[in-house]
Amino acid sequence: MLPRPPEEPPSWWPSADPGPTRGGALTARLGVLAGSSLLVCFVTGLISHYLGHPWSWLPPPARPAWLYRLTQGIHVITGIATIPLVLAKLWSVQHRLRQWPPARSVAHAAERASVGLLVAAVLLELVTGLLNVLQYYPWPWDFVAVHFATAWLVIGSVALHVAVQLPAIRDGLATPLSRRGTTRGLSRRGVLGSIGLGVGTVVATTVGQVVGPLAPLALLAPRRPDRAPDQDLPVNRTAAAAGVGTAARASTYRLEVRGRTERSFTVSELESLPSQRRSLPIACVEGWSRNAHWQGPSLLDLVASVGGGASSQVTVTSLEDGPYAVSSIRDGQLRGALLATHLNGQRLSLDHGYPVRLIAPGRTGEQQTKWVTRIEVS
Ligand SMILES: Nc1nc2c(c(=O)[nH]1)N[C@H]1C(S)=C(S)[C@@H](COP(=O)(O)O)O[C@H]1N2
Ligand SMILES: [Mo]
Repeated sequence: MLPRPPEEPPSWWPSADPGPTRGGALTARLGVLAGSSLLVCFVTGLISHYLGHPWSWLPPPARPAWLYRLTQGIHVITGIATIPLVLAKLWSVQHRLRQWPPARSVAHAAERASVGLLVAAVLLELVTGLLNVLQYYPWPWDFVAVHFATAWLVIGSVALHVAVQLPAIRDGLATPLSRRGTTRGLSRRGVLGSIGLGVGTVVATTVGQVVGPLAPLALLAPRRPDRAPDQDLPVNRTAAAAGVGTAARASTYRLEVRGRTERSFTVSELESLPSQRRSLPIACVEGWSRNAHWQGPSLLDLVASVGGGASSQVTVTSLEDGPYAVSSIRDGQLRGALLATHLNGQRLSLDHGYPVRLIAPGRTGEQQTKWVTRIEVS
């Protein structure tokens, strides 16, 4: 048992009066909105994560080719929409930080501590996600691992919070918003309206990253897919930034293909192989995506030329070192893959992966390896 706190707070304790606008009716509605947005963000995030980090016994699907484009697009948009919703929800309950007594019992103290953990986890998740979208990684730890682990902490603590607050949520939703008129400040409907306007604005200025015709509105997007520097497709990392410009243009460049046998191709040999055309999107983890027309030899044909086949596991290696140097591909994605020599009707530019880049359906952007120099078949 805790010692019993005095009935009245000390004189220096700030007032916990919620004011005319805050209250259960508003909080419950904001909670439903923030919670729903967070849930959609969580589920699409899980699917996206699976597509990027599949289990060995369950190959990621190749169809629909735009699956990652869809899940990652929704993930980033709902994540951004969740930020103003969560801030509004916190604003609506902030007077409770000053409630007296701070804790009535051990159980009450534990419940308040769990809310503290929930708030910390949600803020960490939203801030790391937003900084990733802005292509800013100011921390030393692995973004994906931390963002993924925190997502489970968030969803678990939200579930606990909803369970504990269920009676209050029911009450709040049953109370009409307009029941209590207010003489100062915004009315509750006014508050909801302003939040709606805020959420609408951040979504409208982000959704153009994914939806082509809305691209001119994508003011908040670091990459406007309609303002591509080159061949009508954005470039995050140029050949110069990756340090591969010289090697990619060198006359000594070869594509090595290793399986039961080994073959090696010069650029002009690659260009004279039978080629196929495919329309496939590039969809970046940061949320931007764009469809493009690709042409080049089928990866499966090259795999077959060294004794592999549709059930092979294939590893593709870039001229570049670093996090995007290697990707693996199998199953339906392998059958749908090209080693692109052409993009939107032109010879692939250096920044897009010249001499050849991997492009396949259903994959995350980072798995679409540029400047490919080695293919290993097992
Ligand atoms: N070798 C190599 N391949 C790469 C990358 C890279 O930096 N190096 N970037 C990846 C990422 S994160 C994406 S989204 C796509 C498109 O990136 P781009 O815009 O830099 O072409 O290519 C992928 N392939
Ligand atoms: Mo990316």
